[in-house]
Amino acid sequence: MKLSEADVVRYRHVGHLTVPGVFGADRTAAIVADIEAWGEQFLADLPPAQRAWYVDGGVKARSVLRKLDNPHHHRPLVRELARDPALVQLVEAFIGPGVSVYFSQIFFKPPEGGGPKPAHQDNFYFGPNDIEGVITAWVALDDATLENGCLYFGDGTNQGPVYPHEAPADEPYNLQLPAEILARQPMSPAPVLRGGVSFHHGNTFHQSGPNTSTRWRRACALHYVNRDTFFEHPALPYDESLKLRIS
Ligand SMILES: O=C(O)CCC(=O)C(=O)O
Repeated sequence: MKLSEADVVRYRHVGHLTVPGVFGADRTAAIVADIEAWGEQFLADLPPAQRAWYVDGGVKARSVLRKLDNPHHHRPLVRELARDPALVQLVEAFIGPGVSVYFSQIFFKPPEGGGPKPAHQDNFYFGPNDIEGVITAWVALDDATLENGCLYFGDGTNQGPVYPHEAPADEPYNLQLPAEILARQPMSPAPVLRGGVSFHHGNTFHQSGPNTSTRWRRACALHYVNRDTFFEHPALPYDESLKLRIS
C-alpha cells in the first residue's frame, strides 16, 4: 500500500491522515476476539487500587475495561499487526526508516456510556527527544463513527508547540490540554471504517467523544518512533524494555 506524495504533504500540513482498508475483516475480528479474552482475564485479576485507571467510569451497568497497555508485548497477534509490512511501510513514509513500537494501547470505548478521552498531545505524555520522530497508528477494530466516539483532530497543531497539560486530581492518567488553549482550536471528526488506520503526529491535538451508541468502538493504538527517537522526559512511566524493534 503506497501513499501518494499529496498524502504525505497533507499529513505534514495538518498532522494526521486516515488510510482506509489497511487490514481485512478477518484480521480485525481475530484481534477483537484475542483482546476480549485478554481483557476478561485482566479484569478478573485487576487489583481494586488499579480499577480507576483501567475500568471505564462511563458505563454504570457493569464493569468494563477502558483500556489495556502494551498489547504489542503481551499479545502475539498484536505484535504481528505491528510488524505488518503494509503498516510498517506507511509508518516509515512518515517518520523514516528503522522504526520501533515504544508503547501501545487498546482502547475499548464500550457501548452505552464508554467515556470520552480529553484532548491531548501524545508528545506531552511521551516527552520525546525529537518531536518529529513519533507517530501513532490508530488501527480501527470497529467502525468508528460520530455516535460511538471516533477521534477528533486539531488541524495544523502538529506545527505548534507541546503545551503543558493538566489532570483532574482523581484521574492522574487523564492528562489534557488546558481549556483556554482548546477554546482557540477547532477540532474536526475523523470517522474511519474497521480495518482503516488513522495516523497522527505526536504534537497533534486529538480527543474522542463518549460512546452514546449500542456499538463498540475498539481500537489498537501503536506508538512508533524512528531509530533516533526515545522518550526523554515522559510525563508518565513507560517501560523502555518493552520497546519492540520492527525495522
Ligand atoms: O482511542 C481513543 O479514544 C484515544 C486515542 C488516543 O489518544 C491515541 O491513540 O493517542
